[in-house]
Amino acid sequence: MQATAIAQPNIALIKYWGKRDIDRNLPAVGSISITLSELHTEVSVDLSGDQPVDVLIVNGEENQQMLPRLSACLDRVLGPTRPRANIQSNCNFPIAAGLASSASAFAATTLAAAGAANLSLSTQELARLAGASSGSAARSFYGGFAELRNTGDDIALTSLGDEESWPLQVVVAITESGPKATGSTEAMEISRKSSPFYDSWVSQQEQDLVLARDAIAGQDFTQLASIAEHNCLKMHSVMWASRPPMVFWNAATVQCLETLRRLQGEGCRVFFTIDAGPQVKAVCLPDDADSVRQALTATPGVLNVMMSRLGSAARLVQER
Ligand code: 2P0
Repeated sequence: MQATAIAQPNIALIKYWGKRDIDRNLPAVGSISITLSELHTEVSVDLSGDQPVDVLIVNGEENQQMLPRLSACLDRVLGPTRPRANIQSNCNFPIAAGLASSASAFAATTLAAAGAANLSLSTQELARLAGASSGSAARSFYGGFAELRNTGDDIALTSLGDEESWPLQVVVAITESGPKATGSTEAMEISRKSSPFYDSWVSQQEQDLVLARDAIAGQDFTQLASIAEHNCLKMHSVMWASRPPMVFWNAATVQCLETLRRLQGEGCRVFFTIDAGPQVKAVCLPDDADSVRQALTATPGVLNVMMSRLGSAARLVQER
């Protein structure tokens, strides 16, 4: 009646932005991501108590704000007549700050809930359940490179290579540690309803997915860099042109891009991606990771720099 799971966040190189079906939380576009190794969320779900309501403890403190989404996630896995749960979540990086904390949290919660109830679910079923709670969470069920395809009225998760297949490094520049003002779910809907670029964003996604898939299969860093930066800037253009406009960047975000452009000009093998928050993720080849770390650390406005390799899939952990 109790299980603990660890999941790592994933960073999309070809982004999910927009929903086809908001009730089922189905994405309007496919996406390709890398799972990170150093960041993680560990979630324990205990169904053995006879308490009348779910209780959520996040990093040692009771949290009412996130509880409804976590309770809905448990309902999806276990059904609405399930026992009430004690949920303990520990996260080693800033929450709701554009670092994909919801991806790792909902992947770990889905897996821990299934484990606590002794359900044996396939990766595909786990991805579908976690994705209904948070679209990006579906991708954390594969390590390394994962693709989430939009199959019409469903999603399909495939692996494009595990974390050993192409050992890229990620340097994350934190430019703000507080939570973002607009959550992704709300921001995506604003984009869908109001951005004049939304329809072309959706219709062009397939060609970006093809290029990224080929780049990963051929380990072509130049091609991956080019398509990932393009796709990221296109997603932010959709957001900037929305009404109200959504600009998740700050001055330090732009400073980081200038730093990375300079490094690229010096021959450094690095590219950037930015999600629904002001942090900059620099993806690079291992030999260049140290120069990228030093340059981002010295960039004005950068508060902290985290280094990560590619990480593994969400998993149940043995009881200690
Ligand atoms: C992504 N993002 O592909 C994109 C890029 C942010 C920017 O997926 O509404 O928290 O819970 O399904 O998964 C963040 O959105 O959104 C996200 P919901 P989620 O990583």
